[in-house]
Amino acid sequence: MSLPSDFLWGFATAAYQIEGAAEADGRGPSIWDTFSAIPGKIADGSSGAVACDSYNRTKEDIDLLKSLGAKAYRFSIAWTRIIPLGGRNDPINQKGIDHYVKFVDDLLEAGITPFITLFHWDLPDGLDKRYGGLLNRTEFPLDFENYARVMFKAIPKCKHWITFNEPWCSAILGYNSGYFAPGHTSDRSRSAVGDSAREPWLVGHNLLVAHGRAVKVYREEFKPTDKGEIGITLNGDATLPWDPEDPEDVEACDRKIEFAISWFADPIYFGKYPDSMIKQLGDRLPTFTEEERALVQGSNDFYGMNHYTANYIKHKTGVPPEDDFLGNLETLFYNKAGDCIGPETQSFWLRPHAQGFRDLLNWLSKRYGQPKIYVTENGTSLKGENDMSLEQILEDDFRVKYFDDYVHAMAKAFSEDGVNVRGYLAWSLMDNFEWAEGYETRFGVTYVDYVNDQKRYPKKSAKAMKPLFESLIKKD
Ligand code: GBH
Repeated sequence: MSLPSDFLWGFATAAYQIEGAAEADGRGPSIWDTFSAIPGKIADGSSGAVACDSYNRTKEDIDLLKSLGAKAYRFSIAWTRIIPLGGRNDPINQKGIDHYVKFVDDLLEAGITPFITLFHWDLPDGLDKRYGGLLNRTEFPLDFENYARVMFKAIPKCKHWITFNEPWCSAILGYNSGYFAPGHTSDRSRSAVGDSAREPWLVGHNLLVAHGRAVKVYREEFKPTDKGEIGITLNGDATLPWDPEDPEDVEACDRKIEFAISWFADPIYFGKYPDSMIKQLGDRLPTFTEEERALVQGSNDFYGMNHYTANYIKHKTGVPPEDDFLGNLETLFYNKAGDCIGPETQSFWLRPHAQGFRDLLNWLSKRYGQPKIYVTENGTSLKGENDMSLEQILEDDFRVKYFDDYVHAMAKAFSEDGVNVRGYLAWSLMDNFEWAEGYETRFGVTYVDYVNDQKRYPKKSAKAMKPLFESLIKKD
């Protein structure tokens, strides 16, 4: 069991979750600033206004990465620091650009390879207000293309670009359940706006086209000189049949992955939506114009994989409700035989099951023709961590084991199954604003003391990463 000598490993974060400094240097508001301000949307009533204050602590964060031995760091750019109002005819904020240019220079100086995510959910609020943001099929892709070009031009030293983080979350959580910004849903108890049966599929479509546009710009205008690579990051859980003897449960396992991952990956690799989605959604799923298809098909230099957990899958019979986004099935933590998939964490949706990681890596590799894969997120919260003493928190053996199991599963996928996985970014470098869960759920390998000046304390899991990878990466 091993990983290749040039394997890149490190940690990941996202702008709104760590930066804070919401008013600094001309930053404009994003949909997450607006959403967080609505009472009841964030569990602890908090926002990312201060978070880990990473905008003001770049040196501290880079020193931390260095001390942990990280070879790579994935972070995202706040679009609203670059173009505060968001649009292609709106003013550009040089101070925002300078911040990220310097950050990348400093990372490279420290010997750390940057992975830049252009969009980790913090859409400029101006675009949402002006034309409906992600819902707008003509405007949004053009504005994203413009913003992406500004960044490619500003940071030629970055060689690994990610257009979108988890478009599934933007589309489903933002426009079906309303659990994320901008909070659209048909569920009137959660919001007054939205059509959960239609909007998510349109948003997903627009994100795909915007991705395709940015990739075209990168390949035509920057890649020939900068020699970097670009892709999208998709989230997806592993699936196991509730009843392995029931062919319909077995089939539902694939359908679950298709509704989560292939929704985006099939258009990118094959130029069309999966048949299972076309069948269930009918004309609620947009169709690609020839121009859109040409933009999207073939638009990944690598596959960015975010992965956390697994579910047992039980098929449903009958016609699914119009707002169903899972693919007419149930997700469970127990199977028919009564086996539990894994232990509880602080996140209701997350239970460790490392074998699922290996299985899903294989599933992706097979379906998409052995693409180069970077694991752009993987990690866990820990039940009750927020209520423990600092001493206990720093002894996060549960997280140490999670990473140990998952990284070994990945190494087996590489060396025994031939999956072309070339990098791994653990989620997350530090505790941060966990979206609708606020600061109550912690995913960091580093503890952040939000009460005492955002002080950082590396947990045991932070220090375990270097020896873990050193034990697996082949020496030249
Ligand atoms: C990642 O998403 C995010 O990229 C990152 O910002 C975040 O901090 C991290 O996870 C930890 O949560 O409400 O039942 O529909 C992980 C994938 C997919 C996990 C959607 C939560 C919601 C399940 N997420 N899922 S549900």
